[in-house]
Formats: sequence, C-alpha cells, structure tokens
Amino acid sequence: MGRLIVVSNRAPSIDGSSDSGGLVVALKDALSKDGGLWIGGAPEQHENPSSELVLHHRPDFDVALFELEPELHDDYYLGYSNSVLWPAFHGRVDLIVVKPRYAAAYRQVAERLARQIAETVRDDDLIWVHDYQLIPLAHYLKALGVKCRIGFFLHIPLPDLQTFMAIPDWREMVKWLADYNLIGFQTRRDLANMITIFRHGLRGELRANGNIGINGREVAIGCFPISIDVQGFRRLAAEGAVATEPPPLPRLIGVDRLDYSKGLPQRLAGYETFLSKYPQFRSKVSLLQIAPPTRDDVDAYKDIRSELEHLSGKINGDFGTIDWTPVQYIHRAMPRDELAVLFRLSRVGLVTPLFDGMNLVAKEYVAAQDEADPGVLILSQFAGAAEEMTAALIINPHNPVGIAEAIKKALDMPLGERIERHTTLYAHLEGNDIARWSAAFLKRLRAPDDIGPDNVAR
Ligand code: ADQ
Repeated sequence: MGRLIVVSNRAPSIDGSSDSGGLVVALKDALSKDGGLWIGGAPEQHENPSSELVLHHRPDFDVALFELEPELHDDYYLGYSNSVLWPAFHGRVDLIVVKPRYAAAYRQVAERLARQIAETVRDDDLIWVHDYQLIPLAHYLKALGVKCRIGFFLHIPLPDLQTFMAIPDWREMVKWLADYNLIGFQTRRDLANMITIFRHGLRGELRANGNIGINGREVAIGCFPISIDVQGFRRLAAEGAVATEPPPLPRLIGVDRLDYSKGLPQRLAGYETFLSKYPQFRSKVSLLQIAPPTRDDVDAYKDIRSELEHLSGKINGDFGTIDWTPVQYIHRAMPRDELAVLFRLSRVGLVTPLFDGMNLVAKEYVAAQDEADPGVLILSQFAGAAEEMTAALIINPHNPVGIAEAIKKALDMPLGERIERHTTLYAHLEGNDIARWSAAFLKRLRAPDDIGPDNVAR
C-alpha cells in the first residue's frame, strides 16, 4: 500500500511540540504506519519562498512545508479564504469582501502547491486534503496527471444553494469539488446541501449507492462527524481537577475562538436576559468566557471583538456589585490541560454558534465532566454537534429568552437528570472518537468509487 499524504493549510509542528488535540492526534497513527507525509503551510512567510516543499523528518511521520510570500499568503488566507469563503460558508454573505486579487491568490496557491506535490507523489499514495483553504487542489493535481485517489474533508458547514451562489466563482468551486474521489462532511445537513449544489451546478445525479454521478464518473460523498480523543481529554480533566479548588459560585463557561460564527453576542444577550428575568440568581452564578482573538487583521473580527467588550462591560456595569462580577472575559488561549479542568469544574457549558461545522468544545465539555456530578451542556441547534448530541439542552441562539430558560433549567436540574443526560452523551462520544473518524474516512477513500457508503462498514 502507498503512503498517506495529508495536506492542510497549516502544518503540524516539526518537532511534535504542539500535537495535543485536534487533527494531529487523529491522523498520527495512520501517518506513522506507511511512511506518511503531512504537507502544510510553513508557520512563517518568506520574501523568497522555496520553489519546493521543505522536508523535515519527525520520528512518527514526515512534515513538508510549503512557503509563501507575505502578500500572496495574505490575499489567499486572510483574503479569499477568510473574507470570502469563511463568511459565505457560514451564511454571512453580508460580510463577504470581494477583490479580484484574492481569487487569483487562492488559485495561485493551489496551483503552486499542486506542482510541488506532483513532484513527490506516487500513483499508489492516498491524498487527504483538509478544508476550505485548499478546495482547488485535486483539480490542479489531476491536471498535472496525478493518478492517485484524493479525498477532501470540509471542517466547516456547507451552506444551502442560494447562499453558496453568493460566492462569485461558485460554479468553479463546484467543479473543483467534483474532482475529488471522496468528499466528507460533518453532518447530514451539509451532505444534503452538497447534493442540491451538485444537481444545480453540474447536473449531478444522486445514485442508488449514495454517490453522485457527474459526467459519467462517480464522486463519493459521505458524512463523517469529527470528534475528539474522548478518553484522553477525560483523563486530563479528572487528573487536573484533583489539585484544583472548585469555583466559589456555580460557573457557566464558554470557550471559543473569537469569531462572528460562534454566537458570542447572542450568548451574552441570553445571559443578560437570564439575570433580568431571574433576579434570585444574581450574585449566585458567574459566566467565564474565554475567547482568544483570531484573524484580527480582518475587519469583521475587529468588530466582533469590540462588540463583545462592550456587551460584557455593560452586563458587569448593569448587574455587578462590589463583591460580584457577572461576566469574566478572557482574551487568551489556554493550555489544554487547564481548559479541561475549567470545563470539569463548570456547572454549565454554553455553546451557541449561529452556524458551525461541528464544534469540538461541545464534545470536550462533555468528555471533561465528572460522571458522578456532571454539568449540563447547552447547545445551539446550528452546531453540527447538535445532530448527534440530542441529550444536551438544544437552543436557538437567536432567541435570548430560550437561552435564559435553558440556563435556568440547567442550574435547577436535579442530579438524576444530569447523570442521565450525561451518560447518554458520553456513551455516544466514547463509541465515536477521533480515531474512529479518521479510520472511517480513510476506509471509504480506499474503497472503489462505485461502492456506496452503505457497503463500507464503519
Ligand atoms: P473551530 O472553528 O476552531 O474549528 P471548534 O470545533 O470549536 O472550532 O474547535 C476549537 C478548538 O480550539 C477546541 O479544541 C477548543 O478547545 C480550542 N480552543 C478554543 N478556544 C480556546 C482557548 N481560549 N484556549 C485554548 N484552546 C481553545 C473548525 C470548525 C468546527 C469544527 C473544527 C474541527 O469551525 O466547526 O468542529 O474545525 O473540524
């Protein structure tokens, strides 16, 4: 069997120092088996980038970095990826910023990367491309005569057809997607949108085996909900909590990248409604919101940051007392072990995105709980995670009263019901962890094109 080659916008560290969590944990085993290679963007830009991949050997697998000039990187990453595709895919077409040089950079990066990959790839290798930054890669690889099977996984949601059509080059985007052998999504919702977009954009036909027929060939599509290292995260939380004082008041916790898709203002509005409607809880709970800024060179991210500072300041000003601060707001990333303990020692986990591919925080919060005295997860109906985590309190983030009622219900919930909900959520997570996710995707990618998803045992 050939090698597994993973391609993503950002490469893992070349010394393994920041492997904890996420994709690296998911793919390490598969990569170390067959002399695997991870190709990803270099952490820094270069005025005179190398025209070849820069190879590093780790003990477990090789990492090859692709280097970009700073302007090209900004137009491709901050520009097309995060000012066109991210807002469009998250249903925020009002935030799309269209500039011709962004689209050109997006193609140029994929084309250049394809050339560099084509130099090293062999026909029996398996290529797994990750996420919206690199959608055209299979198209350019195939144009260069690369014959191996190429799979793609979309980590973010796929919007409905009308929203997708707001992308100026949407028809090309559909063609680029159709060049993969397998396209994986987080949810059935995304899968259904893909079928509609293929039908409309390329006259694709849904086959009886679940694949899409386009111009005489089949594109496999499937739903592969991503997960976490459930037991590892649980252990981290349980071990760390032993030496940690519980908070003085029952705590609500929110942990997110500071992003307009995460529903942070809506969360604060829900908390404010809760404090207004149920004054008996004032001075009796606190909300800890951890949200490190990301992509802060993009205007929409500056706006969300100041909006949140304003809202949390307002709640603290309106409700706070000398002894009580209703909202504690921290703008920093936290080490994973500290985060795990904070989750475990919080009575309520608040996950309220307006649209989210999956949302791993929801899964981490559940995995971190003490099964004898678990906290309650409040989860947006628009997070991909809501398809699986139906035993959470599911809310509509656009309705502050609904969030307020869910907070009240969570805080009042008897131990028996908390345990029951937690047991259901945890059992599902344990049977569907990150190792299972990557194994299922790779198994499907290795299977012949004409085998439908129902014939590939998960
Ligand atoms: P993200 O949008 O980044 O991921 P999410 O799935 O919630 O969203 O993952 C965030 C990760 O970052 C979690 O592991 C979380 O613990 C960590 N994190 C967040 N804030 C942190 C902080 N302050 N300090 C430390 N760590 C922090 C994209 C998609 C998601 C999809 C994932 C994986 O947008 O929908 O679930 O990819 O496919």
